[in-house]
Amino acid sequence: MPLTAAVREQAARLRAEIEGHDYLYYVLDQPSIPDSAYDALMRDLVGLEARYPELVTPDSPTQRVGGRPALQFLPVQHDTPMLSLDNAFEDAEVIAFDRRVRERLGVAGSIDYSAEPKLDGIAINLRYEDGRMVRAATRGDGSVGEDVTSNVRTIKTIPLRLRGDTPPSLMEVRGEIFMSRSGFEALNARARGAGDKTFVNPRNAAAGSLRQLDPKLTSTRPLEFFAYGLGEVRGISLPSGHTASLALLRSLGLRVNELCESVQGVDGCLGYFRRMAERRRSLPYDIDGVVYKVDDHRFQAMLGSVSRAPRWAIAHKFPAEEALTLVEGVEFQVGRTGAITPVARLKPVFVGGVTVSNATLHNFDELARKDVRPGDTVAVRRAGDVIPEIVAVVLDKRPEKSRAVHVPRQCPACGSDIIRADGEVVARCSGGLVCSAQRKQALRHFASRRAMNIDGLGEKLIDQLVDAGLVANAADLYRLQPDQVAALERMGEKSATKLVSAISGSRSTTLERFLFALGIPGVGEATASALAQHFQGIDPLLSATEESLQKIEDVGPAIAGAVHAFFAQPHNQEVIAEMRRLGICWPDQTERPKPANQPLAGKTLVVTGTLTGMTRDQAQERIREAGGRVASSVSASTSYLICGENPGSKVALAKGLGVPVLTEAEFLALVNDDKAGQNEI
Ligand code: JCF
Repeated sequence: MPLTAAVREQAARLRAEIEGHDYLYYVLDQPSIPDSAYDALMRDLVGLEARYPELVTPDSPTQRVGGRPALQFLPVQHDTPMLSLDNAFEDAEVIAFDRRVRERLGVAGSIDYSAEPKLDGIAINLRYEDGRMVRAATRGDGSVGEDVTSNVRTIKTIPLRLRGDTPPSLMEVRGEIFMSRSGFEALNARARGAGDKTFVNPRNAAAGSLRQLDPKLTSTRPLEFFAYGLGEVRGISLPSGHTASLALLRSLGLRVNELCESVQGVDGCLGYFRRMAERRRSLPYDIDGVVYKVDDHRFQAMLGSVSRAPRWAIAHKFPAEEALTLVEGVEFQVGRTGAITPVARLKPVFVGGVTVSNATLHNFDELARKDVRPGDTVAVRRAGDVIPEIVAVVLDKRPEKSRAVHVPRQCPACGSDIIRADGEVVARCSGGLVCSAQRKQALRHFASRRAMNIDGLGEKLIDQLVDAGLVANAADLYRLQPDQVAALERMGEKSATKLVSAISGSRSTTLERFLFALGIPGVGEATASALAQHFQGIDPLLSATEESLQKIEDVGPAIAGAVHAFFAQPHNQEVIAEMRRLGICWPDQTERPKPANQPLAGKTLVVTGTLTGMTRDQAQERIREAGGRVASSVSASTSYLICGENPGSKVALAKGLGVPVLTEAEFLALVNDDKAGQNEI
């Protein structure tokens, strides 16, 4: 493709946009887009400039680290440039990085790397002369930063003097200043108490704290520091590699992250990445990826740097877990026990690997505390498999005429009063059985896979059945006729018949599934199973006293009370009797086989590729039946990877980590040991 005016225009637009974001982010500490969106813009520009090298100008954002010093702090020249890092977002990019490194060095075998968590903070250069800290400066654009010495002096984890009797005549220490999550929460709690502005995330809180003009203020902020490298050094001989440098830094009294590790080759790097991805949530601070560095200093020197980053290091980023989006509205959901939950409806946003369009606000107190309003721009976080939540409102972006959300006093579904018991955080609809929302939720739970497992009876259909007046409770489901269902909107005769037969098929179940399906508050699968084991039937349960319930292991007074209250309700007794009349049955508990032995107890398995003899769901069900745990990604703690046809990159990763890889047949042999055992009983 020739270099057209349109391409030039696109490059100019990207540059202007990136520069605008740089200013917001670096100078004002007020980012207006998530890092992932910024990274995407930068990548577009880098890609464009790679295709059309004649487009590159010396002042393009790709040619420097980004940002410029703010006016109020004095500029500091870095004689040894402070480098930034290139990013990798996929395994393939790390593999390509490792290949480039080995090709340039002419190394056939694997390279020793050091790996460390990548902190989400502010890069800093600490200059020690004859062991005393004389200056601290931010990275700025890499060659000129800002003098923040007085502020940095207030950070307790940074030594003002190096330990040891013979300090080097000059040593520049490089590292990251950051704030722990708990420090951030405490700071925001204080700010709220004082009616001050809160920070959106720990990174901005750290940046804002470091850039206070008054060091007294900075000293009240919970800032921390990890050292990760050296700048200019005089008066001692440099260690041979990065790991040795970190040891030297530690011996001089600097804080080095204890999660730094030496790893071998690209497999070692990717294994480390998986382990950190799993540990990420349990760390006390935010990390946005990991950093790999070629360990050997001679190799580093041979590889050198390009304009903004070393060729011997790369940052491997996690998928974004926080993003900004717009609140379209705040609604109030009614749960199956009547609990009212405020939920923010969001403009869909991609975060933590999924598209999020709702975020819970937990309860009325939380809604009031965060003061989320329609029209607000909010930071949304999705941590692992946890339900997405709103971290904070970006107050600067609040529209002028916004109003706080009005908390309802009546149930949005049935109009009954909402009641909040003294000392309770949860507000509940008092409508009970008259509340259609509670009924819908209860039915949804009743039909769900782990309860009665009624295929095809989902949320929408339940809403339709309840709204049409066909179903008020679970027993009504078993009276449905195909023609009634077929009359519903978007329902044909075929699908109606299918649904009715799925409902009918669910009649034959187990006592524990049935008990779980009833949706008694506090009774999950484990408690349902314990109740079934203990009482062996529904009739003894209906007449059980609270006292006798409490004798069961893991049943405390609260659950005993809830169970007793549930079965004491005449309405519940009626519905249960009705369901039994309509044919719901379970095998006599006394005839049940003993629990099968569990060959996969304590094991974690991952399934990849297409299986031939079963679906992936079925395989996972088999794993669970055999006592195993199913995980979605391979890590060092994976016990087995089950590999079907056309597997992806998981196999190479498993091999790299020494995780055994099983064929479908080997997997079946493993779980069928168990079946053989059962037949003997
Ligand atoms: O944790 C970090 N943000 C981090 C940034 C860690 C490192 O080891 C780095 C870095 C930026 C540049 N190393 C370099 C060379």
